[in-house]
Amino acid sequence: MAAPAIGTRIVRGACPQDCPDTCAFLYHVQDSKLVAVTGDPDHPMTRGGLCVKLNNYAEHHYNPDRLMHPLRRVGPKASGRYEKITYDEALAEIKRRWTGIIDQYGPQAIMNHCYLGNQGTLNGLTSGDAFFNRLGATIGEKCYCESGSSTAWIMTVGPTGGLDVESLTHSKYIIVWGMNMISTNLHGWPFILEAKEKGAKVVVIDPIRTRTAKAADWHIAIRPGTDGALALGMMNVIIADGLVDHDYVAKYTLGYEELKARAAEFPPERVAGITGIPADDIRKLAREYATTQPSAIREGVAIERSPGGGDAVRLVSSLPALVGAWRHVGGGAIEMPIWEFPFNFDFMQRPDWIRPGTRVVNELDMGRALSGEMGLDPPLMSVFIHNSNPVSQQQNANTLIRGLQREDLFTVVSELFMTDTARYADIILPASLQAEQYDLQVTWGHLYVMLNQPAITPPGECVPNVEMFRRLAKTMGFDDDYWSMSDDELLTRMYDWSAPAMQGITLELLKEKGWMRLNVGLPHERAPHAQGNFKTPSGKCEFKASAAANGNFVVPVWRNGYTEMQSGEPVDPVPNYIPPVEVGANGDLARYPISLLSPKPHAFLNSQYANEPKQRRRQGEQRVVVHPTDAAARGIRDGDYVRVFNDRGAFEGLAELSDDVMEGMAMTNLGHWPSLTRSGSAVNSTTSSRHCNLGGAGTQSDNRVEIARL
Ligand SMILES: Nc1nc2c(c(=O)[nH]1)N[C@H]1C(S)=C(S)[C@@H](COP(=O)(O)OP(=O)(O)OC[C@H]3O[C@@H](n4cnc5c(=O)[nH]c(N)nc54)[C@H](O)[C@@H]3O)O[C@H]1N2
Ligand SMILES: Nc1nc2c(c(=O)[nH]1)N[C@H]1C(S)=C(S)[C@@H](COP(=O)(O)OP(=O)(O)OC[C@H]3O[C@@H](n4cnc5c(=O)[nH]c(N)nc54)[C@H](O)[C@@H]3O)O[C@H]1N2
Ligand SMILES: [Mo]
Repeated sequence: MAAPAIGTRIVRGACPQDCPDTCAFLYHVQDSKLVAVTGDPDHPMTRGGLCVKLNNYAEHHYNPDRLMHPLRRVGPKASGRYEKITYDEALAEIKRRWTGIIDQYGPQAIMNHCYLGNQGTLNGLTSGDAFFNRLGATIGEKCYCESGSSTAWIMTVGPTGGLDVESLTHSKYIIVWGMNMISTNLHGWPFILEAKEKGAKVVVIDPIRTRTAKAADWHIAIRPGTDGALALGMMNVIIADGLVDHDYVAKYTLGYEELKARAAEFPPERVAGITGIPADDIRKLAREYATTQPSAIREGVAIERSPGGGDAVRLVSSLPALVGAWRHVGGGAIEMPIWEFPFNFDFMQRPDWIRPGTRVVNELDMGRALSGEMGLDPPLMSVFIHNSNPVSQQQNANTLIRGLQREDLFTVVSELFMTDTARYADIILPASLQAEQYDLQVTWGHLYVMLNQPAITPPGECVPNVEMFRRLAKTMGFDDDYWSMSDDELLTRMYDWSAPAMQGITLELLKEKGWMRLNVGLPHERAPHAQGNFKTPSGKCEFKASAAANGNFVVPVWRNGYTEMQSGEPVDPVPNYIPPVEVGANGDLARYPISLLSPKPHAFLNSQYANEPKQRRRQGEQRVVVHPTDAAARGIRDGDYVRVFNDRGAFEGLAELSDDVMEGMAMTNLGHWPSLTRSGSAVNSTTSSRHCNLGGAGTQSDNRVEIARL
C-alpha cells in the first residue's frame, strides 16, 4: 500500500456486509471527510484488496440519495410522498401508533423483520431482538439464509467451525459445492488457487458454468435440488468400492449401518437419472474424493435452497467422516466457522424477555402473514423493518407487496436509502453507514475477531441501529439497565471474553490492532475433528441424528434466541434424498418448462449497491441467461427483451444466449431493485413461498417459469 497522503488519518474498520470475507478496512480521513476505504494488506484474508462492490465504499457514504432525516408518509402507500420530521416526532408517532395497536390487539400484532444489511454484533442480525422481545412482539424467525444449512450442519457435526478456509492450502482435492466463490467469497479463492498450484484438483458442483466453474479443473453440472441424491450416490460407490475409513467410522461416527442401507438405494445409474450427471462421473468423483486426502468440501448456501435442501446438507456434511478426511489438516468441510465465536446470545437477544406462548412467524412468510393468507389472530397491524429489503429479497414478493399496501398496516423502515421496501413505510428512520459507527463484526467465513471504529460522524439525523433501539426503548418507557449501556458495555457482555477461543483478545487490543485471530489453532495445524470431538450430543459425527427427535427445528440464533423446539413435521433421523417439487417430475412442465435460478450478483451485495452508478454499470441491466436450444424454440435472439413469468408474477430482462446454463434452465441475478428495472419487478416476483425441509429456509432454486420474447 502507498503511504497515506500527509494530513490523512487512518482508522481501522471492518466490512459490514453479509459475505464470508468480512474484510479488514482502513478508513482514510482528511479534514473529517472519508476520502478512501482500502483493504488492510496485513489481514490474511483481505490481503489489501477489496471487491468490486466495496472498492468505492467511501463514495457510498456521500451518495446524494442517502436518507438523512426521519420521514412521514403524506401520500398513498408507495407514492413516494413524504414530509421531513424530527427524530423526536418520529419516535412520538411510533409510540402513539403502537400504543393504540397494543391496546386493541396486544403486542403480538407487531412484528420485527430484520436481516443482514449490516453484520455487526450491535447493529446486525440480532440488533432488534432484545427490544422486540421486551415489547412482547411476534417473534420473527430469520430464515433468509443459512438457517437450513446450519440446522443440518448442527444435526450432523454440531456447532463446530469445521475446516478453516485458510487450511485449504493443504488440501489435495477440493469440492466447491453450490457456491460461486469468485463472486461471493472472493477472498477465500486465493487459498484454493494456492492448493491448485501445489497440485490439488478443484471440482465445482453447480447447475451453471459460473466464473468459479470455469476456473476449476472439473465442472459437474447438476440439476437444481438434487445434491442429496449425488451425495448418496457418492456414498454408494465409496461403500461398494471399500473406500470407507472404517477405523474413523467406528470410533467417531454414529449410524453407519443405517446410512449404508440408505446409500444402497442410490446406485450411480439411478442417481444419474435424478441429477443429470453421467454415472461414470459419479463413480469417478466418489473414488477421487475418497482416495485423494486431504479432501475438502466448501459448501455454498445454495444447497439449502430446495425442498430437500436440509437433508442434502446433512448428507454432504456426512461425507468427510465416511472417508476420514477430518483426520488431516486441510480435510473436512466448511459450512460456516461462526460457531467458533463465543457469543452470549442470552444477553444479545434476551430470550428471558419473551413472554410464554409468544407466537413465531418466519420472516419469509411475512408477505403471507400480512396479506391474511396465514389467518393470524391477532392479525399483524405493524411491522418494523431494518437491515433488510424484502420487496427485493423475499421469495414470492408480490404477496408481500399486497400485504404492505394495506392501509391499516403501520410500517416503520430504518434504511440508508429509499429502497423498494422503504417506499411502503409510514415512518422512515435514517441509518448510519459503517464508517460512521462502532461495532464488532460478526464473521462467517474466517476466524478473526474484527473491530470497526467510527472514522467520521453520521450525516443529518442518521444513527446506528443500536442507538435507534435505545431511543425506541426509552420512548416506550422501558427502564432496564440494558438501554443505558454504552456500546462497549454491551459488547463486553455479548461475548464470553473468558472463553478459550478469546484468550489474549480484549477490546482494548482490538482498538489498537483492528483484528485478532481466535485461539482455535493455526491454519497449518488445525484439524479439529482428527479425533472426533464433534459438538453433537454423542460427540460423534451423527449419520443418524439425535437432534432429529426435536422435529424440524430452527437454530435459536435465527429465532430471537427462542429455544423451545418446534416439533412440527417429523425429521428422518437418517438423511434422505427429498426431490424438488417444481423442478422435479411433479412440476408443471407443460405450462412452465424452464427451471429458473437466481444466484448472487457479482457487482451487488444482495440488493445493496444496486443503486450505485458504478456497480450498476458493472452488473449491467437485469439479464436472463437462456440456453440456445430453448431460445430457438421461442424465437428469442441474443439481446432481445424477454418476459419471464409464472402464476406468481413476472419480470422482464435482456436475453443472453449461452450454454453456461443447461437446456431447460435459465438464470437471472438476484439483487436488482424492482423499481430500477424496465418492468418494475425482479426475480422474486416468480419464486414461491415454499420452505426447505429444515430450518425454515427458502426454496429459491425450485422455481419453474416460462419465457417469452417481448
Ligand atoms: N458478489 C456477491 N457476493 C455475495 C453476495 C452477493 O449478493 N453478491 N451475497 C452474500 C450472501 S448473503 C451469501 S448467502 C453468499 C452466497 O454465496 P453462494 O453460496 O455462492 O450463493 P449463491 O449465489 O446463492 O449460489 C451459488 C451457486 O449455487 C448454484 N446453485 C443454485 N441452486 C443449486 C443447487 O440446487 N445445487 C447446487 N449444487 N448448486 C446450486 C448457483 O448456480 C450459484 O452458482 O454470498 C455472499 N456474497
Ligand atoms: N431469489 C432469491 N432470493 C434470495 C436469495 C437467492 O439466492 N435467490 N438469497 C437470499 C439470501 S442468501 C439473503 S442473505 C437475503 C438477503 O436479504 P436482505 O438482508 O434483506 O438483503 P439486502 O439487499 O442486503 O438488504 C439489506 C438492506 O439493509 C440496509 N442496511 C444496510 N446497513 C444498514 C444499517 O446499518 N442499518 C439499517 N437500518 N439498514 C441497513 C440496506 O440499505 C439494504 O436495503 O436474500 C435472500 N433472497
Ligand atoms: Mo445470504
